[in-house]
Amino acid sequence: MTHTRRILITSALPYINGVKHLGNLAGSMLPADVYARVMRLKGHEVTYICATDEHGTPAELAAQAAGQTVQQYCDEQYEIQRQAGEGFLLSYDWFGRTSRPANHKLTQHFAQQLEKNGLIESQTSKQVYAVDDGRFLPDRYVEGTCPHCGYEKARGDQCDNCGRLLDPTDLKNPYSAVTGSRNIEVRDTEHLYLQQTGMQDTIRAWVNEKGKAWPSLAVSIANKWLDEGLIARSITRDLSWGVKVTSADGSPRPGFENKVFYVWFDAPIGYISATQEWAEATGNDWEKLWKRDKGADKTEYVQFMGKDNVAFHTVSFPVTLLGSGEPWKTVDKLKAFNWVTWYGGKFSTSSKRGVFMDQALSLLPADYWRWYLIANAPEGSDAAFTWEGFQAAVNSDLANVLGNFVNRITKYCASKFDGKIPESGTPGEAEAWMANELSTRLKAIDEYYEAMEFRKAAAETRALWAAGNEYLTKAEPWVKYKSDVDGAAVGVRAGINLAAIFAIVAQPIIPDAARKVLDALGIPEGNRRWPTWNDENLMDAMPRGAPITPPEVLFQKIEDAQVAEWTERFGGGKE
Ligand code: B3M
Ligand code: ZN
Repeated sequence: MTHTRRILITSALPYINGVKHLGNLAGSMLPADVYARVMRLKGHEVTYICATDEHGTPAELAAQAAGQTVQQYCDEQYEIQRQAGEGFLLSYDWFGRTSRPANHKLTQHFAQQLEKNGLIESQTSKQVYAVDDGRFLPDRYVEGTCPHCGYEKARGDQCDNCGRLLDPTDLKNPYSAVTGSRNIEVRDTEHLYLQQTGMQDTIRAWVNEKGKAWPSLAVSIANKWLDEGLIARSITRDLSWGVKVTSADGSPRPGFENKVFYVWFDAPIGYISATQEWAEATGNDWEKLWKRDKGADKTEYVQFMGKDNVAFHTVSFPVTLLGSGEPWKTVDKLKAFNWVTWYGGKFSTSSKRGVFMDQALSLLPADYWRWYLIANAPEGSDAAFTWEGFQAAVNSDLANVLGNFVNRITKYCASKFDGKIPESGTPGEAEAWMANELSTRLKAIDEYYEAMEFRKAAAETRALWAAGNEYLTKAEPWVKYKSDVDGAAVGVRAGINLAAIFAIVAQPIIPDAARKVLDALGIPEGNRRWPTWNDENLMDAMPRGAPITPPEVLFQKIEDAQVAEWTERFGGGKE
């Protein structure tokens, strides 16, 4: 018996402002789901938590554009995102919201702790103020020219062209993103600053220790920030939507009545508060996942995110957790992704480039997308979505390699062996070859998943399915049948067992199709766990004589006409 690990998984919390596109899905939620599924199949205790990130200027601006109150907008968008996640078969144990009371309470708690430890100070600073709008313009509320690259539509918090993080007052020729007004002044306003400087050594030591288990991309991003030196960071904003700033007794903090915490301060705390929501709703214990003195020292915490989120998870959030002086759990393994691009460019709703989660599901079932996105996960570098690549992956990997194998062998078993797993015959050379393929490839698949190498895990899964087809070519049960029924029987028996194993290892990526195969083969739920590669009986794991039925067609091929139509509708190579 291998020991049961307790694993907490989080994927970066999607912003509430609109359904996410396939690139967002592929760079955090989907691989996190695949990993969660693998670990559950291996019998580990998995809790996969996600939530919508609902505060900050993007939510306010989007609500305004939609003519709704922020609350209405968030309620509606939360429901849409929840359903899109369900449609994509994302197996969250909980999908929470950062706007819920648990997150407000916990965010205020952290601020109190940090202040108690001398890490928060109130300072007056200059902020961009729109005279005609009658308000301060934090972050994305102001746009203008980037001081670094000259891009004219840089946002107050970041330049989309050169990627630099900005302060609204850095912008040249600023204007209000709300009204376009250029009647802008710089005025004094008071804010709370997190004194990250005081945490520099602590975070450096923590990265040195924990970073051993992170990919080099994450470590280098963290070190870059540390090398530049951590600076005091303002954690409040002049906004009304968000977590209110309170005094120690919980009452509104004088001078901060019209301010809230900065979204990046409360969002990661949402991982914890969403776990609390889950515990509350399901009668589970959240502390064993988050409090080191309550069992979390024995929890493995794995985070998934896009590369632009790494600094917040390796520096800022740890400052909050460690600076609190309380025994909070911090990340153990961190998996960061590059971008999925749309034919090498950006996904963009306004210029009709790219597919969003809800649209994707209206075209084809989740498994088709899941397979393509995992097989092309943006791990070593960015990965381009193309309709042609998608079509090839579905038609070749899913329809030809896997679908065809399952279809051929189950139909043959139904027609020649009465739909029962044949009992006679002795394994020979072809079976020995296949048994060897099986043990080597299953081991490799397992190792790739443990290492969170999703692209390689998918490639190896496909290679295993392909080996199955090669086995059938070697074993030739349909040829043997004419002269040697026992010989054919061995091939069919092995083939049915292979179909079962292929579906079992496919469950994390294509759960729906895998379930159809396993149901058709009559494999009980309890026998669908992750296979161990050193089991000699894999080729004879299902009871001989057991009845099976061929599943319905597993995958429909994508026609050229469909590719043409979708290219027209969602954009393609040519702009
Ligand atoms: N919502 C940013 C993003 O969607 C953000 C992640 C928060 S994780 C705590 O890229
Ligand atoms: Zn720039």
